Amino acid sequence: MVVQLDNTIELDVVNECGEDTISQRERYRGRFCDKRLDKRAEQISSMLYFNQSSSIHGSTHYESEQKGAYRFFANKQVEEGTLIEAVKERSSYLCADKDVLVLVDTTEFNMKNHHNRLKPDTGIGLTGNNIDLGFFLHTSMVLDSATEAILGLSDVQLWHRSEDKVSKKSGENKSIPIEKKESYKWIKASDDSKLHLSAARSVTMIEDREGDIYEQFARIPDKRTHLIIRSKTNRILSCGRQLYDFLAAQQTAGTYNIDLVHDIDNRKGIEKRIATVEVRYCKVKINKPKHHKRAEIVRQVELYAIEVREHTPGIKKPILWRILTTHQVETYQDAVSVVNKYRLRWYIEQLHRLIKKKGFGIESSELETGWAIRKLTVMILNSSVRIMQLLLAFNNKESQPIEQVFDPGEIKCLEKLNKTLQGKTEKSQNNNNPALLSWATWIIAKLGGWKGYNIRRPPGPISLKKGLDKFNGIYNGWKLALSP
Ligand SMILES: [Mn+2]
Repeated sequence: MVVQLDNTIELDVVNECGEDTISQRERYRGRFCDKRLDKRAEQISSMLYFNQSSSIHGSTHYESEQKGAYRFFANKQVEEGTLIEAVKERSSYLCADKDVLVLVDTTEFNMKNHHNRLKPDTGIGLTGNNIDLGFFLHTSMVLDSATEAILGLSDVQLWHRSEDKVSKKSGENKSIPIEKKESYKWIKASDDSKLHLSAARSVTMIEDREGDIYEQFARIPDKRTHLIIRSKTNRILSCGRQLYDFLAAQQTAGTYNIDLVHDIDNRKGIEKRIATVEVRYCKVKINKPKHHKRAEIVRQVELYAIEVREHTPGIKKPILWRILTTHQVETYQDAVSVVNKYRLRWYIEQLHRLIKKKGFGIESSELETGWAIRKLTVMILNSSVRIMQLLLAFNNKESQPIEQVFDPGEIKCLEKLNKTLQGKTEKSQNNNNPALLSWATWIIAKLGGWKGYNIRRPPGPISLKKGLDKFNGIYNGWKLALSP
């Protein structure tokens, strides 16, 4: 298939096997009721996918292409919601018959370095510090629970606050219905994910403390929908006691070590250590908060609570997690399984970090309106997901099939490259199964500068991004050399 754009360039998207390469990614055909916009969207999507940058200037080869991309993001007919639908699409069928985990989190984009260039009243407003301008993103990322492979996104919400400071009177917040509050994003993400992932066998929403909202526990769970949420509020139980005391008074069910030296979550500020943690759990009945006026919300919810408490001496910030879940926790193993699922939540933070400063650099985008930058953000989510897929596949013997992430032409090129990257010792060779994504991760990481002989030191997202940039350059040259 050849996509004709403005009669100026042709984008050849047929690979050697004659398959449509875009089928691996989002589909835009028929989305905009305007064939030219559909084609432009596919071209930009492919461009972002390969160039892994938020800079339109740096990613385009022709001036016409660059202008076309600017026009596309500025076009009112190109709606944010339409782009979101495209980015979400694949997870709706990849989830079929699977137990899936949905990792949810919010991030803020601060555009303060561009406030002179950004036009006012264009989809941006005050950020959390009440000074700078920017917008917010709430993302739900879908994982296969059995293999921990990323299947895509099930919900994406973007919004901005007012550009004027609004001072809230204390107590006022409690009387506002949740649909009018920003925290409604958690309930909306759960509702939308349930619907979008209706082909899945089960759906488990995984959220940090911000998601600890009574209405969620009351409204979301059903036979196939579960919640795993870190507790924020010391809630009152039906027995009259408070959740945290009650939980701490339970017998220790077991003790285990969390390796924070080789942990995948190796962010700064975490003291590297082996943390010995005690695990407690119990079934609890939580009372509806007193300020809750809604009669249709049940007066009590039955959940399981888990406490994870560290006892390493001399640690500044010992681990203390209290997790609420609708999953049945009847044994120590059940509790550990829920805690391990909760810890996967870190991947969504990593995804957000990648789109922002370090990876795609959305916060330094050259686009001139908030609306345009937001649309670009949605399209970049897809490319960031690919880097996360590679990251999770590292050394994973059950990683997802390689065809879910690379197209057949790219796989051929990876095969050639793989031969050139092998070291002399067995440790420095790619021992992964070529049918799985872990095999490609090894190659991409090596291209990105990862040393390759130490599986205890996995490559980070930035070296994978570097590796992908390099691979795409090589792949383009390789295609060129093969073309008649
Ligand atoms: Mn959060």
